[in-house]
This record gives sequence, structure tokens and C-alpha cells, in this order.
Amino acid sequence: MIQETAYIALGSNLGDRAHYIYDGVRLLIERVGVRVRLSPLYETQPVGYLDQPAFLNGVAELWGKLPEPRELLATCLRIEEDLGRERNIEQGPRTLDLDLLLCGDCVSADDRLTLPHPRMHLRAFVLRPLVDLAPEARHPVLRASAKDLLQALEATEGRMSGTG
Ligand code: PH2
Ligand code: MG
Ligand code: MG
Repeated sequence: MIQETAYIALGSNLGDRAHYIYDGVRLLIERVGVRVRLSPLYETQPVGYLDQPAFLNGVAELWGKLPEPRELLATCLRIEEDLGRERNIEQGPRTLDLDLLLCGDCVSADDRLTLPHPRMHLRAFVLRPLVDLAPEARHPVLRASAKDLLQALEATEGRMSGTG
């Protein structure tokens, strides 16, 4: 059996945000059948589309016999839907967003799934919790560790508030 590691970013900015994130983790464990570790959660200000409430963000590490990335993506979308996500405004408020960041060393650029996530290295709300979990996790395209990517981002943007 091939054991692999994947990382998924979680974000919520509607309702009981922590509850949605913990429910998302529970459903990942049940439906993917792998071990999951959850990072600390951070309260973050919206990036991109600004006119929306603050987010709670974290990252989950999945370890075990993983499905194909497309199947994992389909499971994530289904969990978002089952937890009440409505897609009205692009990048707008959501009960739960699950974004595939890394699936082992997989690199993919088809129209439905881009891996690694195309903006993960630009987002402190993704990199900060990823570094908490796995500072040495490698970005297979940029060939840099999560820790190095966060350091590079902080050098240009400054440190994300509330993360020490
Ligand atoms: N997600 C977005 C857009 N902006 N900002 C924060 N702070 N956290 C998010 O998870 C987030 C965002 C689109 O997915
Ligand atoms: Mg997202
Ligand atoms: Mg998403």
C-alpha cells in the first residue's frame, strides 16, 4: 500500500466558523478513510474580495492511502455542499472552503484541478498554518519548503497579524 501525504486548506467566514471547520475534518476522516492532523486555526482578514466577514483558516494534513487527486477534489466539493456552501459571489462568504494545496509530489494543470494550488505561495493564511504542521513540506514546482515560502512572503508583505 502506498502511503502519501496531502494538504488541504480550510476556511470559513459564516456562522459558527470553528464548527464548520471541525465538521469538515470529521467528514474528511470518514469519507477519505485516512489519518488527519489539523493545524492551529487563525482569525484572518479577507484577502481579494474584501467586503466580507473575517475568516477562520487552518490546514489539514491527510496521510494514508489517498485517492486520485481528482477524486479527493470531488470529495472536498461534496463536503462543502453538504455543509451548506452556496456559491453566489466568487471569493465571497462561505460556510466552508476546502482547497487542495498539495497531493504528494503531484503536478497538474488541467482545467478542473491545478496542483499545487496556484496561489498557495501568495497567501499567509495558507502558509502560516501549513508551516505549523509541516515546515518541510515541499512545493514540487517552486522547489521550496513551506517554511521558505512563508519567509519569502513575509519579506515582501510583512507578518500576518495575530501569528506572532
Ligand atoms: N479565501 C478566499 C478569498 N479570500 N481571505 C482569507 N483571509 N481567508 C480565506 O480563506 C480566503 C480569503 C477564496 O477562497
Ligand atoms: Mg479558497
Ligand atoms: Mg475553494
